[in-house]
Amino acid sequence: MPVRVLHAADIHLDCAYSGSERIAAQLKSMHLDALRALADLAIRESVDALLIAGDSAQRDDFSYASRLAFIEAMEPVLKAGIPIFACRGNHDSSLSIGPDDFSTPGFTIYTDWRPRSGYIRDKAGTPVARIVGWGFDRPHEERFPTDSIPPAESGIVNIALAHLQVTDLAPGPGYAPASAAELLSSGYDYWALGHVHQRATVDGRLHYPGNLMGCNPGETGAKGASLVTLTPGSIPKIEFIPLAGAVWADAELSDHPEAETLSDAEDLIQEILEPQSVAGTRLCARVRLTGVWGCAEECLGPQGHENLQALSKSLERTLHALSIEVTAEVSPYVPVESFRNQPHILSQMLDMVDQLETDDELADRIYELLKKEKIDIAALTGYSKTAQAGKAREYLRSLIPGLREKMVHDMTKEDP
Ligand SMILES: [Mn+2]
Repeated sequence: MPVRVLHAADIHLDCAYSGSERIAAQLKSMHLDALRALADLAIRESVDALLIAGDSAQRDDFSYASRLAFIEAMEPVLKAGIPIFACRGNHDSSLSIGPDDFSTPGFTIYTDWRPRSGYIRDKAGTPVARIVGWGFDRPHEERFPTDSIPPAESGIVNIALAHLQVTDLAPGPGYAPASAAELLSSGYDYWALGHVHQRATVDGRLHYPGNLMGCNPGETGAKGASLVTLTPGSIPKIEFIPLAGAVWADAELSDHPEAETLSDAEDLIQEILEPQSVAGTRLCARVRLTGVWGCAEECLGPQGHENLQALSKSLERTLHALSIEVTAEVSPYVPVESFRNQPHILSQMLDMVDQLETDDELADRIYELLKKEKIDIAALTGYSKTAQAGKAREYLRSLIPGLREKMVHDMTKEDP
């Protein structure tokens, strides 16, 4: 008989939502709905275990309210006879919830770098799967202790539960890093992982379900948990089940000189966002308009703020979205070409911007000049303290969209 587990991770209760107080409160309540949906799914599918792979809480430990919400959501799972195995992550390295918090037995929490084993048993009490779990009590772990992995037990499904960074997905330090090869050499059937918020599977047996619900505009797309079917020695069958009622989207629309009115802009934004809506969920989107737009004056003028807010509201209605925030850093369309090859400074400055796009030496000279003026590109860009030349060039070039238009606009406008 195969073993079926429901695998969730990175629930991040108590994460801070951006936006208005009303939206943040609504997202918080949807977050708890997703947690209850996770529990309901475990019960409905009558899985053999629920696995929660770390970062259940946003900061160190649950808040009082989240602790109660978590217990309330999970108690029915235990009551249904489904054991829950959870571990700590980097965000909740002091997570203090334990079996004593529940009135029904069956909750296991891993809090130690030394692995412990728990078992999933069939009705007769015979072990059908072993869960080897790790949990760390610090927010930083330089290495995952791969030499602590106990050998696989024969005849049953071997599952590992841990919050760690598989280096094959993102090289570099990261939290408790280990390579896929190191983890797979254990011979385990499945690694139930947490930490990477984007759903990912490596080599068939290492899996991140992604977070239960996105916490910010960068965590886009449908979110939920994974239903995993395991048979000893076979590649796991993993099915994603969306559970989050809110779905984030993040879009940048650049250079639309043909969009002459905000209503044209609205059509363009709608076209981008519509495919990112997920049936049965509410969209939360951040939209940035950049570069040259025909409707720039409507975004920037005295009515700009009000216009953009009205645009956001209108999109929210059309897309039945929870929240759509539109910001604009745009320049109006100006006939740049007609100012080229002329005997004036503006023409030469336009040439220089063209040159900056391809000429590394020029970019480096500008960078040096800025440094002399004590303008710290590293601080501006959020790059590392020692901004490498390449990053500085990249940053300078990121300023170019709309720059020529702004130069022409500012240098040709009539004195009041
Ligand atoms: Mn996380």
